[in-house]
Amino acid sequence: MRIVVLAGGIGGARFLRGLKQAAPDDAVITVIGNTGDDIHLFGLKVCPDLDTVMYTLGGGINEEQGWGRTDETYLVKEELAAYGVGPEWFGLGDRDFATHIVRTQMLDAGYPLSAVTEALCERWKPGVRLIPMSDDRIETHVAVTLDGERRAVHFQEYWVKLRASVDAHAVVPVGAEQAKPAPGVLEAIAEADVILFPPSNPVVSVGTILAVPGIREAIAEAGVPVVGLSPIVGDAPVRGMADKVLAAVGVDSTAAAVAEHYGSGLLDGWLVDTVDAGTVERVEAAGIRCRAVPLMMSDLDATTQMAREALTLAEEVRA
Ligand code: FO1
Repeated sequence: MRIVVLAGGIGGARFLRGLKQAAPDDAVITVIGNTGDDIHLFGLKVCPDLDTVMYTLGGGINEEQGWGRTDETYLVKEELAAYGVGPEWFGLGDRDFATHIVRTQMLDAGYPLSAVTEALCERWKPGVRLIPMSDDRIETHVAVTLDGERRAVHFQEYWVKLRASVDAHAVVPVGAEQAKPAPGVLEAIAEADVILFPPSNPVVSVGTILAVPGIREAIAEAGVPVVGLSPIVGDAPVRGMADKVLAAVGVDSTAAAVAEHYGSGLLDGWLVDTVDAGTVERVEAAGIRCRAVPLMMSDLDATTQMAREALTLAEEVRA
């Protein structure tokens, strides 16, 4: 069974751990990773969502944070601060720096991001094929008003420095229009038996991947079941601040509104949490098969069960 997953950061990576357990032994999982969160710091290219998938599935993730490395130290960060070289608000650890140095060195040598990601995964062996959504540079920026002045800030500045504490007027994946899907992305979608949207941020993660020309169309035309899992439970995001960016695109922070946002042209099935069982009817009315199951990824068993439910719904839709 060939499974394609559009994954963002923490939620997507955690879901993938369960999917690896739930999928049949012969399953091949291809992850199309969001690169809109990428940021250039200290002359290095940092790819948070690719690294979170790679570290989480490769056993190197800092479990509590959901990003960065376990057993981390911050000596380089301290030394940079001692030189007055910022920004200080983005916590890059010493072990993590090695990933960004290797990545940047390979990019500077002319390797595309997809080849670099493949090389990094040779160390981490995530057990899935991880492909960035594009080899072209795309960076999400957020339009905000700071001190009465309207500005666009980098997604990481909005997310980490500002903690999404101000309203987002717009979320723009800068560079997406000129970008192409990375090699292998369209092929993986065309050959998929099932396509999954994990509980990642529907705007800045899955939304950004869908903004790469050709990807949304390829999924809509794939002719195989496309099943998503709601990142919103009980009208609130399970983690992160998805509600802030959902508001920016005019989508209510509810499980049903997110399903409608993706649309029945894309989604065939949608899993909502049991607390949102009352909304199943509304999602079905939108032409999307819906089922209420526990969606809290409290541990590996829970996440594995969620993934199983998603695969089951996909088979129901296929029938
Ligand atoms: N998130 C934070 O809230 N604070 C940080 O200092 C931080 C540093 C960081 C460094 C590397 C990395 O790969 C991710 C990091 N993140 C941090 C998380 C990051 O903002 C998110 O993982 C994604 O961009 C959103 O999914």
